[in-house]
Amino acid sequence: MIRALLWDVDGTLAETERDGHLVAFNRAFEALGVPWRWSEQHYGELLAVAGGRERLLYDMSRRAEAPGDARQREALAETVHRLKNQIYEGIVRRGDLALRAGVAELLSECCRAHLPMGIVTTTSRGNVEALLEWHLGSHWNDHFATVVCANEAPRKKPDPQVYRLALEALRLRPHEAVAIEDAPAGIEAAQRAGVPVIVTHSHYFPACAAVGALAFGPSLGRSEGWQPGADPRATRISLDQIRRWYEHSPTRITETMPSRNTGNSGAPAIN
Ligand code: XBP
Repeated sequence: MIRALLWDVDGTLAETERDGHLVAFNRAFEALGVPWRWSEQHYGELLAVAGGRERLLYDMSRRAEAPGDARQREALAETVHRLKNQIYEGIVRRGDLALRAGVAELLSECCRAHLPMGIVTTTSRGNVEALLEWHLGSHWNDHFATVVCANEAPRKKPDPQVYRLALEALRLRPHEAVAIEDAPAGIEAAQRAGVPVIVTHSHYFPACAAVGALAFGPSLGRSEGWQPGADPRATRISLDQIRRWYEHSPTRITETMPSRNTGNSGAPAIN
């Protein structure tokens, strides 16, 4: 029986990477006089590195224009990342980042069904607060039994730390929760913690490998294109549908040891 639904944020609740973080990084570069900009495609490649600051450091390590000294790079990454997050929050608070189709409906349905929900993300807490406050109001926290962010889980996905902390907070065993994720790193994090996962493809991960997932498909806002198939009469993915996938999973969900490695590489599969 499903006893909690665990939500990833970036790419799952909203297309925050393309429409939020990327835009904010480029504005921060410009404001700070940093002499490079990231294209949509390059950012997609950089998503192999989890965490905005880590992503930036990785990119700088490969750029001739970046400071040669590691400490200078760290300091610049810190400054850019702080400003990026401020700009990102501004984008969110202007209402420029919509929830993805079907998300608001599924959130409401879980609330009505009194199914506990958790936020399980390795993005910074401020980003999550801004997004959820804008969409769900100042009491957004009341809708979630736990909110675990990078602040509590510094080991970013695909490390399972963030899922383990959420399960601990909810006092649940891994198979009692279901995660909703969009990216290979998130899928791997959930699976390494032993949490069954549903994959909703996003802009940067339109067909990412979903080996062992309960189901994968294009969007929670439609019933076509899912594997296994969803009820064709439905207009979106409902909680009942998720329960059916869970109950009929070919890999019977029983109390199993979390796997250490699922075979997902953590690299973005833009295929
Ligand atoms: C999403 C991320 C984050 C965001 C940026 O992680 O990788 O790095 O792109 O957030 P998750 P920060 O899949 O766990 O939601 O700049 O705050 O790191």
